[in-house]
Amino acid sequence: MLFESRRLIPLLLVAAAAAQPAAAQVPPAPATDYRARSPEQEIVYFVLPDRFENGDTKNDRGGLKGDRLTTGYDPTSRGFYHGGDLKGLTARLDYVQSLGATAIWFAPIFRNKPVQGPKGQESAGYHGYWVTDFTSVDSHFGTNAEFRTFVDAAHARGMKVYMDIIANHTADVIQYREATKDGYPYHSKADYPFSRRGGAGGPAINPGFAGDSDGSPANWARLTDSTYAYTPYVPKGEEHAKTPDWLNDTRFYHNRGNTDWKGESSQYGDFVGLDDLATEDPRVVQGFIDIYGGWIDRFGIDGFRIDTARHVNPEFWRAFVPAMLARAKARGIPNFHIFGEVATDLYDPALLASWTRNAGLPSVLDFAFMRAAVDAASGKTGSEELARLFDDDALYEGGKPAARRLPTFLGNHDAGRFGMFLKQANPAASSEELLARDKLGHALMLTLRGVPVIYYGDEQGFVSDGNDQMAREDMFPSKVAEYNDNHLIGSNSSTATGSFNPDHPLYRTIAELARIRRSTPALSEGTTRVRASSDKPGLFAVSRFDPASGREVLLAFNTSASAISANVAVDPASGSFTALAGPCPGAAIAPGSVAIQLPPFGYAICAAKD
Ligand SMILES: [Ca+2]
Ligand SMILES: [Ca+2]
Ligand SMILES: [Ca+2]
Repeated sequence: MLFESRRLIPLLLVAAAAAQPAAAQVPPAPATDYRARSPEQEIVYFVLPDRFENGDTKNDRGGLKGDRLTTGYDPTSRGFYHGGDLKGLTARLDYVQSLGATAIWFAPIFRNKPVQGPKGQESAGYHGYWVTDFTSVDSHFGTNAEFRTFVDAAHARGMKVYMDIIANHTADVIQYREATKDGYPYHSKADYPFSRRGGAGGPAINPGFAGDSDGSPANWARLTDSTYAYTPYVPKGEEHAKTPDWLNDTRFYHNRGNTDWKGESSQYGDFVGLDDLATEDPRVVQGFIDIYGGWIDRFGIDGFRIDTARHVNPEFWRAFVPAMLARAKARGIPNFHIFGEVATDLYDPALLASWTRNAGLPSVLDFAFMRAAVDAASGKTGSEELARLFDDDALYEGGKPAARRLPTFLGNHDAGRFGMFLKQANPAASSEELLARDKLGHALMLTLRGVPVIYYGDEQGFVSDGNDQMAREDMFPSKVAEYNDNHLIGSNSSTATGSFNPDHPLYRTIAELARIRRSTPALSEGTTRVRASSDKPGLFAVSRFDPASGREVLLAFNTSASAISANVAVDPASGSFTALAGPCPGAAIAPGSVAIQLPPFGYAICAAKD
């Protein structure tokens, strides 16, 4: 989840050309029927509220007094609060909607521990993933009333609101009495069973506890002593740091030391000290059903993105998910969307799909799409993995229709930005080539199956020169030197001057692709048939089919630096075509075949007329 590295990418020059869609015309989404839209009909914009827009400078320090180690506020440091807030986000909804987004997903806005980390390595909870109060908005971001204003303003525009939630851990409050020279290494269930204090040879504790796979309340009532692995304690003055108050009891945590992200510790270990919850305990399950059900009841939000989902036992989600869907339905939200984070760098649909089957997650972030699309659009590989993706969709619970609800993306706040991946794969690429590849990647995401997620700032050519903190640039004028020295894609501007330019070529391209997607049901709800792929950069083509009429929409992409002329198989009934984007043939050359010509990194969206 949170890790840090820095890479610098040199920029050199070569020549390239690309398809240039017409300027965007964005019809407003109908405000009245947003509840009726299914998850796959959305286009999502993902934003970190701290880094988006500062609508109220009075809350920049979260009502706290002192230096940055107390308030968390330091707009010159990438690891601290910068001042963005809900008021700012609300004020910029027009910018988000004009890009074509129909839903907004924002990093957690719950109250966080403002600053944590060992002396000299402190950073702030600006990202929102260090929660202390799960029931309130962090005062750096505003108030619960301002959150209501934000949700209501989005809904009034017909836009949906997806909250980012966490059940795996809280902020780092609980500490351990024992420290080793290696810190707090993971203490396994084998070496430190629940039944003994401080290891298998220690005194007997917790008599009658039948292990944590017995989820009955009677069993968990017998786990009264938390000292099986470490001796956890809550430091003086922090006894009620967390809300609801049950979260302050060490019995509701694993207390087994830090995860090494492998095996058992992936579920039971602390993320660098973050207090890992005992999500097997039925009281913890009910606690989170109450917490997050409360946000549905109070604010009528439209969905959840679940952080660190793969670090929680599947049984937890099997109880939590149906409870949330029922809660939403009762609140008049029939299309509530839930998608989990099962993070991986690899092309691994089986891993992702296992969480839809074992844990019953309705959907997961599509890290497989990210791997395949980034590698294809950057020219690192051909398009064979991308072509395979649609076969692998059968692995998900619910099969191919369920796969159409997977949120797809090209980069994020943890892994880094799409622009960075393009630069890493093409260190000698010209600015024109990077822009063309960037448009190509977004064309893949906005036309292929899945729910496109635009990572804020990508539409302004943000590049990030690293992952995590380096990939969380400011949209308002930034004071962070490591952001402001970046060479943006498609612009000579810098993040120092503010980045809400609706004329940026990527903003215009994404807006146009989003408009096409919204007016072409085949792209959001249609089945997919692969027409062409290759083990080297070159032609990638698929057909999507309108769910009502069965009419074909041919998508063709050139992932190579050379122009392409090729015949592509189509439905024999598709005799003539309308170009929705790029160069399309007016008619088939013979029943079942069209001649496609694409410039380097070009793409075409061709709708059959009959
Ligand atoms: Ca502010
Ligand atoms: Ca866990
Ligand atoms: Ca801790």
